[in-house]
Amino acid sequence: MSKKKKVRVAFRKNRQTRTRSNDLTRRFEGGEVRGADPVSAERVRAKGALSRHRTVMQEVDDQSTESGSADDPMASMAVDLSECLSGRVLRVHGLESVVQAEDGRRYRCGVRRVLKNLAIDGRNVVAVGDRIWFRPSGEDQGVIEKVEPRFGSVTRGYRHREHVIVANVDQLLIVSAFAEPELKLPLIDRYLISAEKGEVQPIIVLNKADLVDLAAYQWVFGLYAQLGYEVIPCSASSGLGIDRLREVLGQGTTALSGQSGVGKSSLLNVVQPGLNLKVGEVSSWTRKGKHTTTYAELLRLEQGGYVVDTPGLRQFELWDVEPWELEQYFIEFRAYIPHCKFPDCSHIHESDCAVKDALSRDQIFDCRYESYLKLYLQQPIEGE
Ligand SMILES: Nc1nc2c(ncn2[C@@H]2O[C@H](COP(=O)(O)OP(=O)(O)OP(=O)(O)O)[C@@H](O)[C@H]2O)c(=O)[nH]1
Ligand SMILES: [Mg+2]
Ligand SMILES: [Zn+2]
Repeated sequence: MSKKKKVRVAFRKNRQTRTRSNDLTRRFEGGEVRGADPVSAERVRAKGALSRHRTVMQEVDDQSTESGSADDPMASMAVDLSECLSGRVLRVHGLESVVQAEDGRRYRCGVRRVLKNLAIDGRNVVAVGDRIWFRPSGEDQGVIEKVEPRFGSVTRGYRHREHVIVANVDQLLIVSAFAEPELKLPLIDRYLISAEKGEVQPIIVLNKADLVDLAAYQWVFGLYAQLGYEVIPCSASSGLGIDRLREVLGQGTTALSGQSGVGKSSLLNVVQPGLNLKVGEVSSWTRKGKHTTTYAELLRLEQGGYVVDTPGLRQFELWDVEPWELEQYFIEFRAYIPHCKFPDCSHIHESDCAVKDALSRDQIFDCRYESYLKLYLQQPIEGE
């Protein structure tokens, strides 16, 4: 038996369990670190993060206690975990997942009904990288009973729902190509926002360097370096940047995401040839790639570190970022915002806007402002 109950849930559930350190480089202690630049040290959550709540109806078991945190619907469902094993989700196929238990054994798991119902709230029931508890049944099957809170997830909006691309990752490699398919900076900017929001360290990887003259792209490296983001120029064909990539992937769990055909799987194959990931061909007539990787998969690298290769995305819409919150994610705007005449300035049509003044003085890059505009006005990226 189950009954419905109204609960208040925070939009940003994971803030309940971990507050972000201001030092974005904390996960890299002792390793190669990005400079402790003042810009990233100032980074804060978008305003409103602490106050926005919504009420949802959720189904709870009769026997469940009232002790769970109202901010975490999962917590309000008492689950007897004594017969369960803990594991991590390696792959998801619809409502069936491949889960690896701590002893390394793999199980095909369905999802407990009450968890499925939570999906109505727009959250993915189970995502690759999730840490879960499952009740084994038979040799290699089971039922997922509980999903642990997620730390570090990459999400997007897809068909008016939240699509969790990957959960519990430390880093996101935002993979683009210099050419074939063409470089889209607004797409990188969206990924950066998603990473910031999901509390994942973003690193920009620009692949297919063999196809272009790198000198023409110095400004792109300069732009993102100024903002405090590492940019790794790479080529799966020539081997450029692969050493740095290996270093980066040696730490924690890293997801690779980007358009189809940019070379995510190719890069991983060069990092570790034994992976034998399927690599596609860029279809010459659309230049959009053919979606060769069809599901996200968590893989362990021999050198240490875990990676999640993900399928290319045609569209990348932000999820749960309101237009007035965007300015917080454009970190170079921050210094100017307090000097705008109107406290609720959108930096678009207002007079005496310090952000637009900075833009006219070339203190803000045109392409970043254009990204902001497109997002604010909810315009698609060209070619989407
Ligand atoms: N010239 C050149 N081609 C590359 C490079 N890296 C990958 N490619 C080619 O780009 C095409 C797409 O590579 P994939 O690795 O399948 O791309 P992907 O990003 O994994 O694509 P999806 O799985 O569809 O998301 C293949 O034909 C690769 O051979 C590179 O550095 N230089
Ligand atoms: Mg691929
Ligand atoms: Zn303004």
